Amino acid sequence: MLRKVMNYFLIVSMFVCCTVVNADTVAYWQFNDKAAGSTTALGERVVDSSGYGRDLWTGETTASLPTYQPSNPMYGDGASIGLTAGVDELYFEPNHVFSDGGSNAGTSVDFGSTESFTIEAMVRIPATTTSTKLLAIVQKVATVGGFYYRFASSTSMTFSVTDVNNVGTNWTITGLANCYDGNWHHIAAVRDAANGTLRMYLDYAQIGEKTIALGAFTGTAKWWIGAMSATSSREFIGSIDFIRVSNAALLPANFVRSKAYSPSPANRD
Ligand SMILES: [Ca+2]
Repeated sequence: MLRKVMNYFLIVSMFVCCTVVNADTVAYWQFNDKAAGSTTALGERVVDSSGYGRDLWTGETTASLPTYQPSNPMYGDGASIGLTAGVDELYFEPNHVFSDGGSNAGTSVDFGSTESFTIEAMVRIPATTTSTKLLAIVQKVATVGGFYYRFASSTSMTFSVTDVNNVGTNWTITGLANCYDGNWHHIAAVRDAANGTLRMYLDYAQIGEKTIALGAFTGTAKWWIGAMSATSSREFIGSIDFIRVSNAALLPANFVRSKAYSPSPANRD
């Protein structure tokens, strides 16, 4: 009996171990570079803490630049990036040359047709925001190998993928609780290659799953953070505490969790 129990725990621990070890953070923008209340300059570096150096740069014009704002205190110290209806987005561009003389930005974030990925963000949107406003979180613009993730309204989110098998597949989940409420929300979009699905999560609960043919996401196209290309009508309004990109189909137990979260032993990593 004891041996059976031991074997059970061995199998469980191996499974948990493998699901965690295989996940790698490929970009992690935490927006802790400056204290809340600080301003930014055009082209200023915002560091990626993943270890891959995929640093962002700020702004499109000196007339509208991001500012550092308070973070979600449940997720540690630091700051968030504050964005407005102006064109105050940030960009990730592979090998971008920064004006501060530091190292160039890291390489492109690529996913093959058999690879999974997860995009997470912690966001706070003012309750004064118009409920029908489209709010972009992240977009990689590409004819093939692009995607975007955004709020389609206060109660709906869209995860769109464009690859060799999906040209502009826009998947929208509606009927959510109001997210434009001035409170912090954790959101996540997942491509699970093993299961051939897309999933979306709101505050650690799965809100939908869609079966999809898989294609590759590769290329050096620029990423837009808090906006979408060629339009100023999808500007994110509010604060983003962090955006984390992982090269695995994470489950809620493996998402960025609050300091108060204590996983059950089987999920501990
Ligand atoms: Ca932060």
